[in-house]
Amino acid sequence: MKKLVSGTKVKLNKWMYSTNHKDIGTLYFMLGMWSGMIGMSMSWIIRIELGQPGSFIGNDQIYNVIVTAHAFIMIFFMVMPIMIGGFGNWLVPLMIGAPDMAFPRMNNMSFWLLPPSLTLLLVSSLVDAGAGTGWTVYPPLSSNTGHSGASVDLTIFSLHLAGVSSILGAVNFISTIINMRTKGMSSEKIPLFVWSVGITALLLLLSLPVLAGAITMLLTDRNLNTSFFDPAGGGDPVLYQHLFWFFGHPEVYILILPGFGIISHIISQESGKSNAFGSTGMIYAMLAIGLLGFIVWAHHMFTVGMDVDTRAYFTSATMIIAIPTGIKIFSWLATIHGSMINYSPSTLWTLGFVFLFTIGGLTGIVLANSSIDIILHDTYYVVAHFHYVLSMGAVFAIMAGFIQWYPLFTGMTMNPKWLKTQFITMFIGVNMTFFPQHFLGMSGMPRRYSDYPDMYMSWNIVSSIGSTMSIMGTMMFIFILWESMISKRKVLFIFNLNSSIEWLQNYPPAEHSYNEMPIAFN
Ligand code: HAS
Ligand code: CU
Repeated sequence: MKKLVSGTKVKLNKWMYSTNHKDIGTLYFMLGMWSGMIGMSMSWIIRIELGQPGSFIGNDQIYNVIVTAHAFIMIFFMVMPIMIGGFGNWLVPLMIGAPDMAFPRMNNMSFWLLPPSLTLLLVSSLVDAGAGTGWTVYPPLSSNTGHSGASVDLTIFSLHLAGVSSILGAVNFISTIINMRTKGMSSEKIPLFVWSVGITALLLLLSLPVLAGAITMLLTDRNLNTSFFDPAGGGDPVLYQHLFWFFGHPEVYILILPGFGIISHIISQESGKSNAFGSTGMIYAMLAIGLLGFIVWAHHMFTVGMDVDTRAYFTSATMIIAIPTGIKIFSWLATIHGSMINYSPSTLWTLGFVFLFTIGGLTGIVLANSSIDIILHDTYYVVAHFHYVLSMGAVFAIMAGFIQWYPLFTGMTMNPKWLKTQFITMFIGVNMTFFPQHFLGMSGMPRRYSDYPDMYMSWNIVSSIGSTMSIMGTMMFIFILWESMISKRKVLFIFNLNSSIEWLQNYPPAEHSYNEMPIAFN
């Protein structure tokens, strides 16, 4: 450190030792974008392999390793860091009028646990045969018999670190939201995005330890001769599935709830309304989704041989989640209703979100029917379902939020015309990639295989062309971002974070003045 020139040292200190919620938020955005590039590259390898019948990679273990790493990277190192770490850190303190997060140094630690975690994950695919277990890491495939060597152990350590990072982050958000609100901000006045992050943090806090337990048990099965999941020693592999999905289902709502919050703010702002329609109902809907998310996990395991009553219960409980989710969809539509809608790039991503997330949600309802799911489980229909809610739900919400608040984050502007072209490219690309996967699934094409019979060829070609188009769209976005940064167009308008800020303005807390909103850039 001593040898560095002082300017470099100051910059290194600013980023490495930062306790400022905005700088940490920016770090999360950078890590998320970088991981997104890796995850996207892997998805392209997958689509090239499946772009025609026959083998491209020439090794099925490597194919499975890429599919596994793609999922882990997108979930733990792209969506979660950007939504919770990036938007959460940037916006939650601003929206509640707090000077920073409750535990700023722990915030730094939450972030800096992620690069080593990502490194362990990437290294796991460079040693031995790699972890080709799928993101669910089911034994016996993930135990010594299926995966000898260090790869799965490294993957488990990676998840441990990412889990610690998320739990610390969750504690931080919960403490911040409970204790650091500006005076007079009662619970129904907390902005919807803050509610969404708070509920997400609660889900993280309650579900991640269960995953940590499951993978630690797997680790001891692999290395210390326990047999939690090994029938030969009195264990049961289905126990692992229960533990994993008790985490895994809340996890999928962790991936979407902050997106719901982002969408609510953009819709109310771009419709020129002071608030989202039925915002109290929105709060209860998110609470209901979070609560119900914990009692539906076995809809991922209908094929393990459950009795009919258990199946009936998990089917009904799962379908009930359509009610609060429908409340959210219809409240967003009611917010837009009657407004002179402003078709800005972030509005386009938002409308795209509402439409495509609904399609993904409806195929979820189809899968919730246990008898239907026994046919569709582990087919491309499931892959289509979760990419509609993730690649077009979570990612569209991220794009909408990033474009909406880019001027706040950087003080600069992106080219709106180019952004609209980019939206259209991505919209066509992702639909072309994933809509045909419904047909492939319904005609029986299984997931996690590197090859297929010729009858599945046509829709796979369409899907691979679509994915190439989305990658072009992403490159276009990187270009737009770069262009905005080199041309340094300054924001000329007054930035209004959201309607709740108007409320904040009426009650500005003196001690929090340096985060006062709205911010005027010039
Ligand atoms: Fe899902 C599998 C069911 C939402 C993510 N989901 C996955 C996987 C992921 C995932 C990643 O029951 C794969 C995991 C793996 O690797 O194996 N999912 C649902 C249901 C909902 C749902 C019922 N999923 C999500 C969200 C995700 C996500 C959100 C991430 C962001 N999902 C399943 C099931 C499986 C599954 C099965 C296992 C499949 C298998 O075999 O492996 C709901 O939360 C969706 C609610 C939303 C809507 C749309 C808006 C609501 C409106 C109200 C009116 C609609 C009504 C419905 C009343 C429903 C507009 C009935 C009416 C009709 C006309 C149909
Ligand atoms: Cu689920």
